[in-house]
Amino acid sequence: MRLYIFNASPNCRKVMAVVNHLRLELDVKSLVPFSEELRSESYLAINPNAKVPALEDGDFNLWESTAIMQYLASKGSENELFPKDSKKRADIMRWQSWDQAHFGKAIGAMAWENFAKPTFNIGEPDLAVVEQAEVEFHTYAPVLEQQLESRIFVTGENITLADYSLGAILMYATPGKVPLEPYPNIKTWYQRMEATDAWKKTSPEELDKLNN
Ligand SMILES: N[C@@H](CCC(=O)N[C@@H](CS)C(=O)NCC(=O)O)C(=O)O
Repeated sequence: MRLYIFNASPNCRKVMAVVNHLRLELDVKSLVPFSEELRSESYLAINPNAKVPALEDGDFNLWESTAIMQYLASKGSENELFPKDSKKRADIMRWQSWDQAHFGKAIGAMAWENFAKPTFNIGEPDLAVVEQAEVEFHTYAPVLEQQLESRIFVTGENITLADYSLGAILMYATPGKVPLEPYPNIKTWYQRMEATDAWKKTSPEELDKLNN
């Protein structure tokens, strides 16, 4: 299996956390962000969206980080990240879907406007977009805050795909100026997730070592 990633991408880090957690052996190839490689004919045959992550498993190509996480965690034997029990699985999938639709989307918009644009010199932050993202963030963050009131991780006592999915984008919480102050449970849970070995090994510095 070969996995294509960018080293500082939250969507790629969540997949790499699964690889590390389950000690999967696969070939990891880091692409250069915004490079032509992403739009090459050979890469577009793997992911026609010209984005990472993407996985090649023999003649099966898979894109979308959540689908790749679920595929990798389903391939082997039973594990805590994505148990085969249908209710537990649906619970995890619910939070991963909610992340893509609401939580991660709002944070991603703040990170893009407040951090990526100035960093890559691609224009001023659009304040209307930031304001709308903050409204959405404050609409949905209380749902996760409440969920974490009585749980160590998002769906219970152990870490699952839901935690890696929801936590990944928070790597940009500080430079993205994400207003986390009213959400102490989210802050504590993120620190817990950040402290796991599987997550630490996904840092851009650690991922750089894989390709050097
Ligand atoms: N929904 C996709 C999003 C993938 C995505 O946006 N990847 C970014 C990196 S985090 C990317 O490849 N950006 C390159 C580009 O848009 O040119 C997923 O979850 O995999």
